[in-house]
Amino acid sequence: MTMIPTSPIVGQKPGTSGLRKKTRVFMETPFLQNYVQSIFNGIGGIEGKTLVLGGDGRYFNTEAIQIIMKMAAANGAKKVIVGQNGLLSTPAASHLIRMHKSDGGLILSASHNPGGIDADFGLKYNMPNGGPAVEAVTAKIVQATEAIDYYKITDASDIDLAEIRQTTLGDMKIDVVSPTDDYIEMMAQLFDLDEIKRLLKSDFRMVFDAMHAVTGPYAKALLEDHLGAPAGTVINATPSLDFNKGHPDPNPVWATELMGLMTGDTPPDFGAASDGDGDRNMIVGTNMYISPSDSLAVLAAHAEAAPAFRDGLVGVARSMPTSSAVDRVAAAKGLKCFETPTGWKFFGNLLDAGEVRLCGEESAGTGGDHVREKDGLWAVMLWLNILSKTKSSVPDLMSNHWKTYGRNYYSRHDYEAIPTETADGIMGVLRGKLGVLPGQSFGGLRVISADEFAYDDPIDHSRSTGQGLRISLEDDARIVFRLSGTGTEGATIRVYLERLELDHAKLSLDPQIALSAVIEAAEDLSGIKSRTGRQAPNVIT
Ligand code: VG1
Ligand code: CO
Repeated sequence: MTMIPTSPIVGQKPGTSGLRKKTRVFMETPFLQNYVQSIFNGIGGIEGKTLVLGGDGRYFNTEAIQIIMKMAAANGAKKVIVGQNGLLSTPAASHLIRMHKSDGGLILSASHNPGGIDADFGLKYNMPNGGPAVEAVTAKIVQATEAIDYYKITDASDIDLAEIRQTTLGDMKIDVVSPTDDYIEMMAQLFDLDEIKRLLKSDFRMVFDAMHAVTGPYAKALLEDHLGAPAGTVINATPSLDFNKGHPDPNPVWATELMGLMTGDTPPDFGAASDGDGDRNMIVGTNMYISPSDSLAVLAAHAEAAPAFRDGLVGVARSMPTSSAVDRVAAAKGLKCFETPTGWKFFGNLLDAGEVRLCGEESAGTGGDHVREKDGLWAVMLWLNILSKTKSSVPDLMSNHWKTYGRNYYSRHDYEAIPTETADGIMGVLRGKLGVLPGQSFGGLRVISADEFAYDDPIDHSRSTGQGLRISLEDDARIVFRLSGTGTEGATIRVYLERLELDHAKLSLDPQIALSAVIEAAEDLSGIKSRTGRQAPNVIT
């Protein structure tokens, strides 16, 4: 074991989900080493502890895993459970942490951000409950990054992770495990596989786009090998270092191949995609993109179709910018309903306490109480279970849903890579005038209330402030402005737009048209386009 002197590196502060930086930044010694040692120090050391380790397979995954194993051994860890070839999807890592009652895990991923030497890399610590570290823990890690003066590493040759086996590194045990087996075993417990098999054997056709990312092997094993979907159901199934130069973000803008299939001449009945680390999901019906907020609401409405939820949901939670479609279902079904800040770490306490069993975010994240991360493939399985039980097509299911609950038209407009000062300026001006907005009109809509969202966790009573500016307007409309916490270049402003429609004659409009007054109000309020010189958002979902 060697103790290498080092000194603090500025900016090692995790955002919405872990620390994300350009890959080259992570590759420059001792950036990764400092952060890993700071995680170990911040959680009170790892002597005698067991950690789960794996990543989404992007560029530098393999090298980083070797460094982390050597540092874990030098820091006295008892055991590391690592995915074969260093691969673990985020939900699978969460499951392994829980299944082995381990002391947490390190997940290497920048999730939906592109991968490659000139793209992004990331690292996060998940706690023994399997969920991303809460703010109290990340604060300790940040403190450790500011105080670090050495890191410990074992001088050893690389460990071969190609085979499933048990080995050692000094006194530390290493279990190289199948990335997929335990996860698929868990899925079999949660869903009615016979029902889903029946659906997949009928003339129902589906396609799953793994976007060259980590979900490929999971989706192939589950959908094609276990459930009998035809070979080729899973496309782009082989994980690659740079996601085939793509952007592994499952939305209509980046999942173009899937969107093309779903709107082509002979579209399948059901399409889905997931992101770099397998925790997000996009659902598409024939010629119909389902907004993640609507997907969450539909899953809440029909969850009992799956054996895991046979006894009901108890409660649901959504992130603040997610539409209130799920609230309407919760109200109708008598479920508790919570509104949390953006980021899965805020759902953990509610799930641990049994207050909620289903959670979701507008950014294509949905998950249940089976793990403590959002789970892309799980959401697809729940959809399949519901479609088979209700014997509905996606468009029928949606249209019935909207007739029952109304439709919360929803869209998110992202302005990416804006100079940080410009973005801070826009948000600052808006924040400064929140108090005087009520009563004024924008885009022809009168403001009812305006505030900056803060969250008081009902379980651990922690308070999280500065979680987004929200403006409620007449006509059951709402706009939220928020800065992204996952980017690696400049700042990204996200504008979340929503309006409720109850008129049965107006339930199948294009969301951009249904929301046109709200979109106008957002620009009137913020002046984003005029202040940035941008003509339009970079990404509309
Ligand atoms: C984004 C999403 C948020 C999600 C987070 C991590 O964060 O908006 O809902 O939890 O990414 O998802 P931000 O701060 O950029 O808005 V993932 O799949 O990138 O781990
Ligand atoms: Co992700």
